[in-house]
Amino acid sequence: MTAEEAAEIVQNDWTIGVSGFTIPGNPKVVPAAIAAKARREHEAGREFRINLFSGASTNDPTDGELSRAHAINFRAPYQSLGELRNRINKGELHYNDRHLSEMAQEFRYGFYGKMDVAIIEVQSIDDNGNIVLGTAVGNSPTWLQVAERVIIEINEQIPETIRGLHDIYVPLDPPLRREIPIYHAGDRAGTPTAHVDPDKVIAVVHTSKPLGKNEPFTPVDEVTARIGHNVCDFLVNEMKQGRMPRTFLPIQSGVGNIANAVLDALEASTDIPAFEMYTEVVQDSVLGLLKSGRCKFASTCSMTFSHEAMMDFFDNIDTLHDKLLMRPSEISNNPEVIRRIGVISMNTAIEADLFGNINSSHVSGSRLMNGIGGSGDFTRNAYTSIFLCPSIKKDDCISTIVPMVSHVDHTVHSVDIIVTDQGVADLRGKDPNQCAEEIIEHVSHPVYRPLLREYLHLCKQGHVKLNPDLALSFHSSLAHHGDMRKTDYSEFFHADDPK
Ligand code: 0RQ
Repeated sequence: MTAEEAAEIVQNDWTIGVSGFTIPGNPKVVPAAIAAKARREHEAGREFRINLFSGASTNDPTDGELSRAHAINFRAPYQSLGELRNRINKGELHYNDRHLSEMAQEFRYGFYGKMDVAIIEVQSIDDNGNIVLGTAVGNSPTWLQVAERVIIEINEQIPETIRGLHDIYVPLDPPLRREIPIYHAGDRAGTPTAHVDPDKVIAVVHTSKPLGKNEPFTPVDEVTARIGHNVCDFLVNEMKQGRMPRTFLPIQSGVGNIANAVLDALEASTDIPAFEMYTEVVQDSVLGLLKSGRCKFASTCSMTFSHEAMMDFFDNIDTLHDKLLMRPSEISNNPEVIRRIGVISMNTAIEADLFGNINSSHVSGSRLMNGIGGSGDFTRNAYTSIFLCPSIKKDDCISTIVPMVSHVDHTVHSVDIIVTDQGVADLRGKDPNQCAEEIIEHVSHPVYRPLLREYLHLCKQGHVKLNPDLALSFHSSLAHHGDMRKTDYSEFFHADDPK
C-alpha cells in the first residue's frame, strides 16, 4: 500500500505504537500521512486525535507532523521535539513521562488499554512474520505482540547485513518471569528477529527515507571538556582506591555534547582500560571507539547516529557484528541487568540541589524539557550513579546548583556523584548537611557559593535543612529578574547575625 492508503485505516481515538528509540528506527512515512488525514478530518469539522506510544522520542514525521496537525491526544513515554514540547506545556495534550524500561511491560499489563495499531519500521519481514528490525529496537517486540493490527514500513535504506545485530527478548510477565540471562554486556539473551502473527499485518509500505539524524553535531567546548576530565579523574581514582574493579565496569552515557566530552576523555585516558557500554543510545563518538577498540562492546537500544556516521556504520557493519547488540528498551534499560553487571551511569541534570536531588526534566519546576527518559532506569540501579551539568548557564544568570530543586526526578537516595566543570561532589556515605557542604565547595560555581551558604544559614536545623519561604528563591529571582544572582537574603538576616 501507499502510506496514504495505510493511514486511511487509522481512526479517531485509536491508540498507536510506533517503532524506534529517539530518531533511529521510527516509521518515516505513515505517521505523516496520518497527520495529513487528521488535517482533512479537522477541516471537515470532525474530531481526529490519536494516543501515541513509542520507545523514546521520535522524529519530525511522527511527533512533529502529528503535533502540528493537532492530532495527538495522549503521548508517552518520552519526547524531545520543540513543537510537541510547546504544545504539552500549553496543556494542549496529555503527556505521561515514564521510565523507558517500564513502558512495554505496563502496556502488556493492560494499564493503557488496547493498542489498535503498531507502525513498525523494518529491514524485512518474511511470510511467517519474522522481522529484521532497523537501527533501533525500542518497544517494537511488545507492540508487535499486543497491537490488534500492524502496519509495516520496509525501509530500503537498511542493509541486509544488519541482520544479527538485534537481540530480541521479551520477558514473561509476573508471576512467570524468570531472570534475564545477561551476565556480561555482550551476552545474547534472545533471537536476531522479532515476530508478528502474519494475520495481523494489514499493510506493508515501502520507503527509502534517510535513516540518520539531521541535527547539527554539538562540539565539545571548554566547559564540557572540563566536565569530561573531572569524570575521568574521578573514575581513575575509584580504581586506585579499590572501589572499582581494575578491569573497569560497563558504562551508560546519554546523548549530547556532555556525553561526548566524557567519552572523549575516557578514550584519551591511558589509565582507563578498554571498556564496555551497557547503554540505551550510542552516538557518533561510540562508532569511533568501537572501531579503535577503546570500546570493546556496546549493548544499546538505538544507533543515534548522524547521517554520515550511519553510512560509515553500514560500510563497516561486517566488522561490528561481534561488538554490538541492539535490544528492546525493556532490556537495554533493565534494572535487574543494570544492577547485576554494575553499570556506571552518567546522565545530564537540569539542576541539582544542596542535598543531591536531581531535576532532569522540568525547567523552573513546570516547563517540560524532554522527560526522564532512561535516566531513572540507570540511576536507581547503577553501581555508581553520576549526574553531570555545567555549574552555571546563560551567562552566569542560572546556577544549576540550587537550594531546592524545583522538580524532582531522582532523589538523593539514588544519586552518588555530581560532576560539574568546577569539580566532583561525592555524596556517598554523607548525611544531608555534609552533602550540602560537599556540593557547595566542590561543584557549585564560586559566584553562587556565598548565596548558597547564606541560604543554609537561614534554614531551620533538622535532619535536612530547609527554609520553606526561601527554598525556591533562586527560581523566583530568575522568574522576576532573569538572573539568579539577584537573589537577596539581606532582609532575612538580623543585624547581629553573622553572615
Ligand atoms: O533552554 O533551549 O531555551 O536555551 O533548558 O538546556 O543546556 O541545552 O541542555 O541539551 O544538555 O540537555 C537535562 C534537558 C539537558 C537532557 C537535559 C534550559 C537551557 C535550555 C536545555 P533554551 P541545555 P542539554 C539519555 C538519558 C533527561 C533524559 C535523560 C535531558 C534548555 O539531558 O533531557 O537523561 N535529560 N535521558 O537554558 C533554567 C536550569 C536550566 C535551564 C537548562 N537549571 N534552569 N533553565 N535550562 N538548565 C537519553 C534518553 O533517555 C533517550
